[in-house]
Amino acid sequence: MIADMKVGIVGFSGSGKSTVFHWLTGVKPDPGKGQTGQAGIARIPDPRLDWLSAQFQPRKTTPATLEFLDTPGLLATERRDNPRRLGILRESGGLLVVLNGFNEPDLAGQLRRFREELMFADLEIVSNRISRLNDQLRKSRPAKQKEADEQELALLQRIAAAFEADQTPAALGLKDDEEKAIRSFQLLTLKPEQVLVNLGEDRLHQPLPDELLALAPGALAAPVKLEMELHELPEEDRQMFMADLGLTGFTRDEVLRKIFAAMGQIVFFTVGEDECRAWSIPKGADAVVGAGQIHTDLARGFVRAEVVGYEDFQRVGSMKEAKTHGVYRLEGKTYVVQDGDIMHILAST
Ligand SMILES: Nc1nc2c(ncn2[C@@H]2O[C@H](COP(=O)(O)OP(=O)(O)O)[C@@H](O)[C@H]2O)c(=O)[nH]1
Ligand SMILES: [Mg+2]
Repeated sequence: MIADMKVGIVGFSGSGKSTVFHWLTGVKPDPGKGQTGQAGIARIPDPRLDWLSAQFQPRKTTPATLEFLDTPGLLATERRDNPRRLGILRESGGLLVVLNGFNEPDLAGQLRRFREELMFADLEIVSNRISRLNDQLRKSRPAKQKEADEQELALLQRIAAAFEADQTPAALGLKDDEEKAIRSFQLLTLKPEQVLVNLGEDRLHQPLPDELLALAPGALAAPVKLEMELHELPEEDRQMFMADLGLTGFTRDEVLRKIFAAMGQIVFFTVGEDECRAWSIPKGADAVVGAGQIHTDLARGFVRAEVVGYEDFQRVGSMKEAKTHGVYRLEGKTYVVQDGDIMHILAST
């Protein structure tokens, strides 16, 4: 089973990371965990799962989740400490970059500065490895090992040159084997990223500046603190205040779904009277990976997957009906799972 994807919440200190962490996970930030980071799970709301659950009335309904890590954040002044501060993010599968939209006007500038810090931290790792390889190459070693070191060195020098030209390694269009060769460095600049602007109350209805959208086309905005405060009000007051502010609803659920997608994750569903469940897998994963997410035995003994697309399922209502309506498919190991697929794995155990 692949563990929940971990998403590191990052940005400059004071940009509202802990507030965002609280908003997304419901877990109260613990100031004592400032240095090590604090983890919390967010359930990803999904109207499709709600619908399935209403059909099957299962004993249990289980949504997909993301694990968020609240981090101390970067210092705008003491830059030298930032690579160390970014160290706790190496294990994260992706980054949620929080920009301060309540008392800092220049959002694009913030993102640019933040990305510089990421590149700087990655360059440090790559440079250290380059000097180690150079040392190693000076010693007499088996020809085969030497060749491997030289190859790695050439790749890392290309990456270092990219950083120095203010580009990330993504711009190099690395081949699969090259990406594999550098995977263990867990470069921050290669992780999927979602930008979230933490909006102040006074900027509720202002569109995000074009300059920011040019840097981060999928950037999201949410009045995080305000939403949390409104959430705590009694229903009547809440509606009155929201009407006054011109707000039609909360953005949190949609933000969670967008972060989930930006992290490269999709879901498939399993259904039944026991449990309806959304399973998270990377986009592009095949049916065996999906089976393994449910249980390693199902991946090992995988025979076939019974699959119905979500919309087809919604139209016909059950696996049985799907068979008579010709929307039921039997798929093999290499079938690429589609977001929303309803699957039943057939395995020999
Ligand atoms: N006005 C306003 N203040 C906020 C907002 N979000 C966070 N803050 C305040 O900004 C300060 C820093 O927030 P915090 O979440 O601790 O930032 P962190 O250092 O990135 O974790 C706190 O005093 C928050 O109450 C917001 O949307 N609007
Ligand atoms: Mg904090």
